[in-house]
Amino acid sequence: MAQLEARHPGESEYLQAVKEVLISIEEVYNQHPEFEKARIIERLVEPDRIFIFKVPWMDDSGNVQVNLGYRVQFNNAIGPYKGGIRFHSSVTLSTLKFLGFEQTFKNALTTLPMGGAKGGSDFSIRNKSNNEVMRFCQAYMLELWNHIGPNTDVPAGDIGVGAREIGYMYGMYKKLKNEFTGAFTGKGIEFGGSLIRPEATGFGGLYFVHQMLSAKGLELKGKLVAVSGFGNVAWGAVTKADQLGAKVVAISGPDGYIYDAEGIKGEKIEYMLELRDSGNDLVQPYADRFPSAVFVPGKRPWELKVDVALPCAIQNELNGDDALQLINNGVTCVAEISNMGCTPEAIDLFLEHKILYAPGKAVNAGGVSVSGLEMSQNAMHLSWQSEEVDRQLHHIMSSIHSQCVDFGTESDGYINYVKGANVAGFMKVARAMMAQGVI
Ligand code: 2IT
Repeated sequence: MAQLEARHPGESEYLQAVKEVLISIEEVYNQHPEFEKARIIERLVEPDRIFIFKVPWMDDSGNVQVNLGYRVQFNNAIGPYKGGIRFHSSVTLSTLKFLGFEQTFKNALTTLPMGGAKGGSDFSIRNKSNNEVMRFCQAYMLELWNHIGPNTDVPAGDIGVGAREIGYMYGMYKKLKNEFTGAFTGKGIEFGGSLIRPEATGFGGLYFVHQMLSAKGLELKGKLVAVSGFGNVAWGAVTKADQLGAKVVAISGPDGYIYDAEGIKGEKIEYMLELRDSGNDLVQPYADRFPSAVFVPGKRPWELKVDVALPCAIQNELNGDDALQLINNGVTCVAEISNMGCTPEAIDLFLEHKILYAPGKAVNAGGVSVSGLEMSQNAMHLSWQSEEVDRQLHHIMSSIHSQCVDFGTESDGYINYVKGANVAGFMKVARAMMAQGVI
């Protein structure tokens, strides 16, 4: 860690993600002197390569704008680089390095052959016209197209990148490459996308939560749930939580949170899609539309008394104070559907209080898993029915849960999902790296 901090000063999110994994794997690493000899950790914590480029584009008023674009190809020991693209004003190199690092372990847990990568830009789609978004996506792809491909690196969506953005990027890729291949996932259903991909992260997250509760003899049915965010991931999570009989009472945005005591269901879930498509990143309009709801400005939903808390927005969105409040209010289960949603202080508190807690790389792996299934369908030149994709998603989430139980169960029976996910992901990647020599 000291070496890494000296080499990459100030990259706080990246250093945070690495530190969490190193602490988890210390014990098993020490049982494998061959890993140490091959410098597996030193090789695993650095990305294979990083592309950084400027993205100039013209806005609707004819002004030239300049953003920064990135792609971090982190590790391809077990498959082609794979991971989303994030367009958000908060994106820095540190953000994308942490996400690429996390993705490497997450993808290893999915059971599918995918390496880890992440890309993005500090461009924000907020208040941009459709044409501006298209021009930006095309300009971003003009630089990246030659570094990706179905067997090299397969990008997908993340915050700020949905079906529309993927369509524009894929269109430009296809034109430049003059090849119709599955170089992206999350594509529209008409041109090689998979059914269930938009829902997959949230659905998979709830299948995982269901397993966490079942492992302790508990039920999801009737539980009160707080969700953060109101984007694609939150939408999938709320939909499946409702289907499984839980009652979701909160969603949130950068402006505050919505508390809806009657539960978010039916047309209210549909309305989340409308809100997201409005492009202004505010959740308050929900309370204007549905009188059962109150808007709590500037606050996060973790102050509510709920059984299950599901961070679904962005990294470090639940801190130590939030964790204490949830614990004091009797929370049963906290599952990150966002990537690294909880700060290290929050995680330490959950583990100390033996709360059922699981990290994003396990809970949210359903999204990239269905991306992997989209790659399979593209490679076979066919498309599966939604029942088939959902069946495989279920199976994959159960397998991730079992890996966490196998590697993370402590002597008193408490399942440390952080340790379980990190050790299981690490062992797979480390073994593949050992087998492939020093490259
Ligand atoms: O964080 C993630 O796993 C994603 N944004 C999805 C990545 C993917 O390749 O589908």
